[in-house]
Amino acid sequence: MGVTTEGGADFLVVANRLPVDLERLDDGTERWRPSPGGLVSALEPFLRRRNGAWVGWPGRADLDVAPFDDEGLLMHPVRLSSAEVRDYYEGFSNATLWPLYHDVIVPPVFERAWWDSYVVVNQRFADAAAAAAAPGATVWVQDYQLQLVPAMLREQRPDLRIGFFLHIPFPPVELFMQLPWRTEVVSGLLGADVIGFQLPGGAQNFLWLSRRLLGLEPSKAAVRVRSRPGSVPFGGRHVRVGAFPISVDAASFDELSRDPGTAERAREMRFEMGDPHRLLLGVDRLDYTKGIDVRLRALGELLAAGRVDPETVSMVQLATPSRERVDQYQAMRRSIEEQVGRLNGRFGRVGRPIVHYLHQSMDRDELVALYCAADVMVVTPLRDGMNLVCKEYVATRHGLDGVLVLSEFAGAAAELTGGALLVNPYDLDGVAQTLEQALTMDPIEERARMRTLHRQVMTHDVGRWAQSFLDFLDPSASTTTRAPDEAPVAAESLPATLRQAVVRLARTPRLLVVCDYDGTLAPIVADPAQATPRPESVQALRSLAALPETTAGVISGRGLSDLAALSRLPAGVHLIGSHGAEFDPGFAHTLDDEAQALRRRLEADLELLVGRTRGVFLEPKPASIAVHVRRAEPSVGESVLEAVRSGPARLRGVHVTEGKAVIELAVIETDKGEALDMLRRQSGATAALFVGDDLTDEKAFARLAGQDVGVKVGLGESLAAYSLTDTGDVAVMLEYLLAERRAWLSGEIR
Ligand code: ADQ
Repeated sequence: MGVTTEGGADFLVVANRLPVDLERLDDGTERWRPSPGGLVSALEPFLRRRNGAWVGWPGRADLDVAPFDDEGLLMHPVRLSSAEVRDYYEGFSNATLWPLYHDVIVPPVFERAWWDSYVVVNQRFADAAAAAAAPGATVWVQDYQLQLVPAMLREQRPDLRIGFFLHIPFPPVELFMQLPWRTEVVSGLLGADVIGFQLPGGAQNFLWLSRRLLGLEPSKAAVRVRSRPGSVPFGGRHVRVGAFPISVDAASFDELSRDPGTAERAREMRFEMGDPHRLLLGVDRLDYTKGIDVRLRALGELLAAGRVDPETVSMVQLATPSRERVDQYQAMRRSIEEQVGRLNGRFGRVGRPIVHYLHQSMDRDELVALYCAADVMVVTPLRDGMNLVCKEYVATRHGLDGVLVLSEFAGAAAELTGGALLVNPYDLDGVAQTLEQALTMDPIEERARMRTLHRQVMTHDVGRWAQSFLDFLDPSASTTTRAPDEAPVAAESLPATLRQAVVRLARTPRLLVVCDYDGTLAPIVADPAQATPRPESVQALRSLAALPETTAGVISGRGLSDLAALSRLPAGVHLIGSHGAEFDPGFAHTLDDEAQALRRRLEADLELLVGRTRGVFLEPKPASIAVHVRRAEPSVGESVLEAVRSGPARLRGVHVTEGKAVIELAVIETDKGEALDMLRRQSGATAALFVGDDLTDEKAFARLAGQDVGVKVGLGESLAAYSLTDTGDVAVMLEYLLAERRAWLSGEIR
């Protein structure tokens, strides 16, 4: 299907590079070839749904290309001269900003001519975007090369909705202040409506900087609420700032890894390497931020000390060529290659090097086979915005084997704490010790850790990342079910006292909205697997979650994965399963070290205890493990339950909930009241709404106070102050709350 430029694009991505490369064929002709990447695959559905287009540099200097259609997506190439590639790209982007934003691992170079070129090129990208966007379009600008584009674009096209996402870390104030053009960069970013960072720390750094450089006072909530975006007033607008951790196309990595051809190729690779007992793997762009030297040095020390046997261990280090014309990269390449040479010279033998070093790019199939072949993935950056490699590795471990060694200084560490072995890459002894631990890890612990990692990555993919950013940038354009001209909210059907309470609640500075699932959002049906929520309620919760200073959540007795699959709620709505024992991973870090250790111990004990008993299975959850015996012979099931009761259930700090043919052991105390309080603490809410229908919801009603509103659905005694008849009423109330909250936040009502 073709697209036309006429009228412009409704959704525009602006990135340094186009998602296609110009490929030269054997016969001398050239053609565009898609350069596959997480960003393109994540954004493609949005681009296609919304008449999308992409503005970017085609990757070759001095190339003049008119806009062209690539399989239905319109590409707008931006020309760069070779001097601009040198000054704007290799210079200011990669020798000034890149090191400055990565903790000044190497000294950034400040060259006035490079800055001038950066300004000129950013203006060119902004002009191209301004020309390509339809009236009122959404434009999403990507990364550090284009930080001036938001303001330059707004100047020309105030009608646009502009988002910006930074893929690399945003540095602490003290480092950023070195930049001679610091105020210009911050002002450039503030042209956006939403500025997204990988981690809350980056968002926080930015908020502090805006205050320091431009005297902009972030709202108090922005400083206090770490996981929710804050906002900063600028130019008569409120620029919202938040954290949106990027991820990978997990399903496609999973699918490839399950392909029998991939497994075969992985076996072949191991065979070709002499079938090492344990295979270590590193995959990186060849960049000084990635800490390739750190892991090589640690391995060298283990070999030299005889703690690792060169006959049983091999390592593959895949290093994609990168920025080869920048001086610092040339020096680093030489040093890494010398290091590899020294290791192989000392510990290898003919036909069996210890480190297989490949300085090349690899296609996706081959890369996934390599991930599948590796026992230990070593990711040791000195600083990394996120790091996708570690998530890709985890997405290929459907067999739940494999160990991830991960630097604390990768953004991904914030999400993968539970299962990865975290290291400080500056602590060589620590890295060596952790490598040794990874190489000798007991398979039960390995499995338990990988299970946690795998679930996190599979449920937080790049599609969810894009959706959450775009929902936040433009809630009206997300999968809205109601057309703007449809009937207004039928609030008249709600009891008058409840209506008044909702109006008061909508005016609270930081609002928390929490609902039970079955009987509240979804009508009760005979088959629990068929319980789907009312679309109006889903939409209202989704839109509430996208509002500033507003948090939404669902707390259910169901398991989290069950809840996530059924409810179809977007990432912005926090899901809490198993009466509070399973919270979505944004909260996973709230498990302290002791609780995490207890959970690992429980899982190991239960795996041993349950073994391969037919019909008995474990369901590991972030803060608990359930033992299900419903598929076992009744007598076998009962004896397993008894063994659990008299064994692991008695460990200190373990909380037990029994159900029909299931026993659940949690490492934190859980009920819906606790879960509600946790959400309240995390969101810093000043008042909450809780809606539920069940006995277990009473624990949450019991925690309500002050301006909070409790609503019981259905008949029966309750601690809730208000009641509604059914799930239809709940939808009406949520829509009413949404309308009131929106109006109050936008200043329409006081
Ligand atoms: P990068 O610094 O490029 O990305 P990373 O997130 O690890 O780092 O992504 C590298 C990508 O390149 C991965 O998808 C990986 O599979 C691929 N790759 C690496 N070596 C390869 C090889 N030899 N052959 C083929 N593919 C190879 C920047 C930031 C990161 C942030 C991402 C996304 O520096 O911190 O995670 O953007 O936001």
